[in-house]
Amino acid sequence: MLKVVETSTREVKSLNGLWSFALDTDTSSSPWESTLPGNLECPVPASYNDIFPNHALREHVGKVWYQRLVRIPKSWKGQRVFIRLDSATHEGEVYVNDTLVVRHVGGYTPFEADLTEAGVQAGEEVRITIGVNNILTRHSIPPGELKENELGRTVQVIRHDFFNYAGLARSVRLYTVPAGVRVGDVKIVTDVEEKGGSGTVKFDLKVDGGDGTVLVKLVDRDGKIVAASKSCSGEMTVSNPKLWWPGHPYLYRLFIKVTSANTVVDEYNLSVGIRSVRVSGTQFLINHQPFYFKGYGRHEDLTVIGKGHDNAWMVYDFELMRWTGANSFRTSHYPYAEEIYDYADRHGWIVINEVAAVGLNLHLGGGIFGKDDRVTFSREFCDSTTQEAHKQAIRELIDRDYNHPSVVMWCITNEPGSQEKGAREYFQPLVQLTKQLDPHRPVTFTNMGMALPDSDEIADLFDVIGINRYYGWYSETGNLELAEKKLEEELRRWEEKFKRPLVICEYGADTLAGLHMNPAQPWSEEYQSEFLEMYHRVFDRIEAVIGEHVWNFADFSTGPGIIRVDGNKKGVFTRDRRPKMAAHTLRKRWGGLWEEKGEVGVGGSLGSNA
Ligand code: GCB
Repeated sequence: MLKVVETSTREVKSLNGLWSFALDTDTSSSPWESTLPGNLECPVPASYNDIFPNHALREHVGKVWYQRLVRIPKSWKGQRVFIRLDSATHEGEVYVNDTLVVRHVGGYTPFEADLTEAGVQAGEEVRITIGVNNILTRHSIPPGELKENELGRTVQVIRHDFFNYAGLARSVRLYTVPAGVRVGDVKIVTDVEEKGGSGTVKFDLKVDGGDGTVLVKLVDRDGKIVAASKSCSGEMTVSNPKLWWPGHPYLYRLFIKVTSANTVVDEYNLSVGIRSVRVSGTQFLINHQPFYFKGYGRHEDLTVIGKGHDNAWMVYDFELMRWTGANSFRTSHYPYAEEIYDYADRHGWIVINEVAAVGLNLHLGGGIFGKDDRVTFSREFCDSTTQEAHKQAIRELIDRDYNHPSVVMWCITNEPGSQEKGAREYFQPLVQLTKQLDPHRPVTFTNMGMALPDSDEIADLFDVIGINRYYGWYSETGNLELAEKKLEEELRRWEEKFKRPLVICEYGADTLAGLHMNPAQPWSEEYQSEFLEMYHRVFDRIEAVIGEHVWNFADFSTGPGIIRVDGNKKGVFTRDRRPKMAAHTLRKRWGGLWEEKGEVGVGGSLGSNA
């Protein structure tokens, strides 16, 4: 799916702002046919849950409705008009006046509808009504279940450790494309010659709506054309390219012009970062240099707006991460807003991009989700229908984010029951699909502590093994000496058996900001710092460990539970982004690491473009 851009042939109108809002329990069964009842208004983009101090609304299970009137610009006559929703969590349906124009399942990827096909005219005012359903079932990604409680009420069982925020958390826009011949899709793959003397930009263009002549130009920051082509697909060579490096990104622009009967009928453009990504032995190579991941697992999570995208908070979060010396993050546990990847491209951040497949595990301990006797990968829970939904989630993520230089790896699931019978049969086709859709990026998953090197059924399918560990927190609580021994022993077994890169994708301890203890005890800021330092000692002793992502960048909201106090407190920053002691501990480690080792990365030795 093409990213929405404005060019001489394409226009965009934001529909962000306040929309009328109602719960399905307060509307008729076809609320799109008239004005929504009541007078609630809800901002877009934002999750709706925390906007109103209303328990029933926050915990609502089912649909909510958004509605507003929209004037289609008169000047758009003769263009095709689309509506694009960057996300609707977890299922969206869009009506224009009385007509359903699109329905989409999957809460973290965009979808759109051609309004011209639905008969919408330029200059007309239309009523747009959007239904958003927050229900998770065992056939959705992420999976969940509905249960009836003892009061006869339907409640949502979620299988992940973050609040089930819902609504329209990202932008809603109208945009135009030319009615006739136009760019339908572009896919870019870049590579770098080992000595860096030349780079290649492979492109694959789809032209829709008829035949046209294309002109593709790769232009540097000074406006100089460095390569050009008149084909729809091919490979352009750039000699002495300015490479896209972590921390020192260089972006070219690819300009595409489609001409028909000697007239320019469409123009499209996108940024291109020339870089290569490869796994070799236990190393992760970017532009043929070993890369060490330093950073965080994160969440889209803010007070009031929940998973709503906000540019001020986005920049602040990036600045805080940079302040600690991080160079990368994982989009745990779902694809993030597209603005975040665009920013990462422009600023040289490295992204492990995760599919929303979290909670494919009926046996996760810690008392968070309770006991379950079923087998995860069976007819009882994740079956072939779940697997189909999972495939679709992979397709949509790769389709959306294929062209981002910042994205270096696909993570297709977080902490599945990978020691269980059926896990291999479930995941093998998914890894295969991911590699088929994108043969150029490594594929990973994050393993959880119940699936050890000898019992994990799927780790060998992946190029890089992500490992989430909590020795010293969920086990060996308060005993960092024993935790250190066990962690090292286990990581050595992974290294020995799989001989491939290990990224520690989660390690962390819940910490109450302001709680100080000497000697350090769990929940104190001192303990979180000592815990991280212990992990770092171990990582530095193990060659195959090529990255460390602390869990989590910031405290975040979860469902209620006896081990969650106002959410998960493993943040290095509080939910309002105040640093805990651990932020300084990380800054000390990560701030210095580049200079010491001369590695490629944020603040480090930057190759020929510095
Ligand atoms: C995990 C999960 C993450 C949780 C974290 C925790 O392993 O991947 O979603 O939030 O543990 O804090 O328990």
